Amino acid sequence: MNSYIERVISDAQQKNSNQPEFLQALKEVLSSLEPIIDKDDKYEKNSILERMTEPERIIMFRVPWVDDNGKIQVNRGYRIQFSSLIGPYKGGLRFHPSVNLSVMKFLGFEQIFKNALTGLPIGGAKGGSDFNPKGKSDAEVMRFCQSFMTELYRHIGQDVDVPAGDIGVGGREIGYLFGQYKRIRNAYEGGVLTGKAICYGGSLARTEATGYGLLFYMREMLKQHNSSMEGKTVTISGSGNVAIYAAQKAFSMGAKVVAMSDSNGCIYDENGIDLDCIKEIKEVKRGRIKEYLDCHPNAKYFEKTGENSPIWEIKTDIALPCATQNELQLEDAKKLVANGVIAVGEGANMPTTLEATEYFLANKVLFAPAKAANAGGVATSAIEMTQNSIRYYYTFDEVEKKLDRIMTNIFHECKVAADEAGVSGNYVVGANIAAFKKLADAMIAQGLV
Ligand code: NDP
Ligand code: 2IT
Repeated sequence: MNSYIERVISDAQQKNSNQPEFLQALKEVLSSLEPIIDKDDKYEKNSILERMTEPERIIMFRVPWVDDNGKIQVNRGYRIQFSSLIGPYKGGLRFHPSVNLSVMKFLGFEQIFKNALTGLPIGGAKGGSDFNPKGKSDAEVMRFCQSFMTELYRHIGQDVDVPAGDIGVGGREIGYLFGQYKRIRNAYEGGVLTGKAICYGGSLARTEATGYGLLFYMREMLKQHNSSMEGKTVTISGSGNVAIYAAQKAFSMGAKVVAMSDSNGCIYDENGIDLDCIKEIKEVKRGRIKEYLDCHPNAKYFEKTGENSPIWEIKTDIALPCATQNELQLEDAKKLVANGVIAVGEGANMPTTLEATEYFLANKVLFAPAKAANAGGVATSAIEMTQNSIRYYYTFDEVEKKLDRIMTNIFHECKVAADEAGVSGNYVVGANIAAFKKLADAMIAQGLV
């Protein structure tokens, strides 16, 4: 490997030895930059990699709140303001017990590259808390969100840092966070958060955007290789925001989604998943995917017993991991390849381990990397910010068309960068190089930042 890249990875390993997810994301990106770093010494001369791998600012704070029994609870809040090179810090908030500094930093790091790929003026950030919304009452979630924002408000703003949703943070949470921000600021700063409900400044199609965007990217990638979604069998892990709308668009492109999952297990319905039933369970009742059997007794349920999800054992043409990081590991990749998978598209952030990704690429499976393939969510967030700035609304159709154009462009940028690097068809390398070039140019142009 290039000695400059090697040195930066090794220094990062020493400095962040207790942050495995962050190091994993960093290694994946840096090790793919060789074709461009080798060619031009301006990157090393300007210490671009050292600067790009160190967040501009990390904020960690206490979030005290009172549960329904009157007991005081304390969680930890985070906001990683990773890069403001090309716009205000931008990225989601995750509420999940697995949240820690390493997870936040990996997500913030990925977000810089993803946001650069959208071509829109947004920097990169991530935040969240180890708060677990599962099983909490609406009142508890509201009190938590109000306390979280009582600290976060001083660090954000529509031209400073614009959070949005991610795992465990959807329309309900964004509403409570926005209400508290507005009270504290005594101003209607519509663009301070995205993923808002339509009735107070949200964008049509933001809810659908990440899943739809993933399918637009898949469509372009398959077209490039003389294939399409039409008639394909699809399995999708997760059953949250990204998974549900990925499934919806897959069906509308003529594919058949036969399996979906949650953290407890997966359902298989050979007739095709009934999405209305999934939406009722997940969006309305906040229930478990197993309840699908209540309305479809002929479907099958496989409980997750070990570390690996049973969903990857199901034969499929196309696999879309849309739940969480490292959910698709080498042994899962081997099963998918043995069962004839032709394409994998990452709806979640870093769902595929490095070894599994390499296995797919070595076996000529088309692979759509997260930072490109799931960029439709944040791109539509930027379109929401635009609407808030101009105090106007676009129709669903207008937003969807813009999203489609952005995702199509992203695919073609990844393709061109992969071709130029001499690794045609490797969109992992393509995405990393295309994003890196934009960020490095901005960093050089702005002097020592
Ligand atoms: P949701 O909270 O709506 O849904 C998350 C889904 O993933 C649920 O089905 C959940 O199951 C499952 N899941 C979460 N954690 C785990 C885990 N540790 N093991 C197994 N399953 C798990 O989140 P989103 O759909 O918004 O996010 C899904 C992924 O997509 C994340 O990686 C996120 O970072 C990424 N993403 C989201 C975007 C967005 O706009 N929302 C944009 C781009 C990427 P359970 O209910 O059992 O916890
Ligand atoms: O990972 C992601 O890109 C998101 N969770 C969406 C971020 C956003 O600002 O819309």
